[in-house]
Amino acid sequence: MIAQLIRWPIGRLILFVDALTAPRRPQRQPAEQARVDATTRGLSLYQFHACPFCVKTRRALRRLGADIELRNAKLAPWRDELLDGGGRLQVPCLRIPQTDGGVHWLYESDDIIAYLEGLVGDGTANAAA
Ligand SMILES: N[C@@H](CCC(=O)N[C@@H](CS)C(=O)NCC(=O)O)C(=O)O
Repeated sequence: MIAQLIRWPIGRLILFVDALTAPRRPQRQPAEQARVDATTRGLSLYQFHACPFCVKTRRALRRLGADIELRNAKLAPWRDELLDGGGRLQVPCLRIPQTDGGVHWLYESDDIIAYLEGLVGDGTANAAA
């Protein structure tokens, strides 16, 4: 209860600072953005709105110009889907469909960001002038 009372204002503060300092999306040519969209298609990020690790990951998505579906893991059906599929209720977690029909659940914000940077580039390459 006390932990929740402390967590709430900290979460709001993180969201406030995030909104004030949001990174710029790369300005890509449409063909280049279409290439990025194709590489990230099917990915989804299980996350909580005010979790600092999720905010960090969403900032990376924005910086990379990666439009990935966000799924609120506090809500059904995403909470159970994450728990059943990934094995634990920890966010952020990136759901990565595999070509063989399986699914890889990638936990850890740093690993998710590194994976996305590997797919998309660092967000600066091929940006329109
Ligand atoms: N080292 C992890 C930490 C992630 C983490 O601690 N997430 C918290 C939310 S901020 C969580 O999922 N806690 C489980 C819960 O709240 O049920 C990362 O960088 O992704």
